[in-house]
Amino acid sequence: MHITNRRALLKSAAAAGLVGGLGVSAPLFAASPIKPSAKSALIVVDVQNCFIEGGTLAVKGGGEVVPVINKLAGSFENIVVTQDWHTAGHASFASTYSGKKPFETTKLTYGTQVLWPDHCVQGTEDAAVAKDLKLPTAQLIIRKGFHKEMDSYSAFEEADHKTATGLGGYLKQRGIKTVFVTGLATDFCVAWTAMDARKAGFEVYVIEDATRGIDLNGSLAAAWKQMTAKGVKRIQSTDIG
Ligand code: VGL
Ligand code: ZN
Repeated sequence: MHITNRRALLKSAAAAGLVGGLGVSAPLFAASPIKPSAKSALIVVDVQNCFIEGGTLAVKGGGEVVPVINKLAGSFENIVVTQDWHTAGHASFASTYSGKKPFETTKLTYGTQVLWPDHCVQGTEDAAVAKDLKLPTAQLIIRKGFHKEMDSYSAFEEADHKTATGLGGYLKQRGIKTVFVTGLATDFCVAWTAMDARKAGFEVYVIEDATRGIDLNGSLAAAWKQMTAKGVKRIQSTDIG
């Protein structure tokens, strides 16, 4: 059995008699809801037409994160939205190379690059934020992947692990200590953003049901393993109160 909901986990542990024993009827402890504070930010990664049904790199169930994120937004004073924002002929597009097909890889100066279908090209409708995403209180939209020769899954730093997007500085200058990461895709831009947020010193939660993965050759399970190893906390939207 694999339970990722903290409260469900505690409930089932209680039912199994693992907690709340000693003849005390009420559990000795219960997971309290996680309360975002003024020092928390919700990061909404790449919820764009390209990654939802009908888009150029649609993630299965991608559109399902929209109502979950709209609801979560009410619990946050600080919200940041990201957009994958590629040039035409971008280095991450298979079409840029002769003899390469989408989902193959190539070696670039900064390492192995997965090659994608052309997606999220600057200024196109495909690259627009999903229209049903309602985040009127969002404070910053940060665009990434706009250097033609370099990809950027992470909202903090580009694929060379050197070039900063500025998001880390923005959040720090605003006194943010904790980030809650949501959006698309779990195993690429969400995971890299969450891990780089840890690297930058933030407390990091990924809200699993507010994400969907691409799952290329087991990449989803691998991403969760790497995120967990780096101290990213995996929660569900129902854990937030
Ligand atoms: C993404 C693949 C290529 C993402 C962006 O947003 O997860 N994935 N570009
Ligand atoms: Zn991209």
